[in-house]
Amino acid sequence: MALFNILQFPDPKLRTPAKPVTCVDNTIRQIVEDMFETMYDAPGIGLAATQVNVHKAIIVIDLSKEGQHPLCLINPKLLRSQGTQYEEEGCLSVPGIFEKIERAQEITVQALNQNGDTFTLTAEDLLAVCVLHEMDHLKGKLFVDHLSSIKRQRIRKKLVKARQDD
Ligand code: GNR
Ligand code: NI
Repeated sequence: MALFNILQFPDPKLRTPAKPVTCVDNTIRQIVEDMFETMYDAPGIGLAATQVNVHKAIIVIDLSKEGQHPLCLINPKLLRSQGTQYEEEGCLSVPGIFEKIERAQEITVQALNQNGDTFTLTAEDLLAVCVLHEMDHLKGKLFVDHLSSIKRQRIRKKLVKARQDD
């Protein structure tokens, strides 16, 4: 059991695109376990491997209050998306910042689970937001990239300053 350090915006390592996992072996399962631990500790409702400087296509999610619904997606692929929603998002890599972002309302993704089995997941509302937010991380994209460059600049300055002050 181990906690990962979470990279923070504007760390350029957050821009690294993830590589697909070629084999779901014990090394990958250990990364998944430590990602869950890091996400629950934070706490957050999702975590992408990119955020912990592991550039492999791995996502963990749990929207439940007490960590009863762990969901792991390896090599996620978007099969379908439908509708739009506009909800407030936050990110463990952009602490203390919350902004409304437009996302699909309902999505279907295909992925591998921790055993290496393929499954499909249809998600709506917050779960769809979370899966899309995490899939963006795997591409090196952050939720602040959906905002205007003026807003993103302001957020960057605020976070850099906050870190200098503590
Ligand atoms: O904990 C998180 N909460 C959240 C709220 C609204 C939309 C997306 C998220 S994901 C975030 C954790 C995180 O940064 N995952 O990458
Ligand atoms: Ni995030």
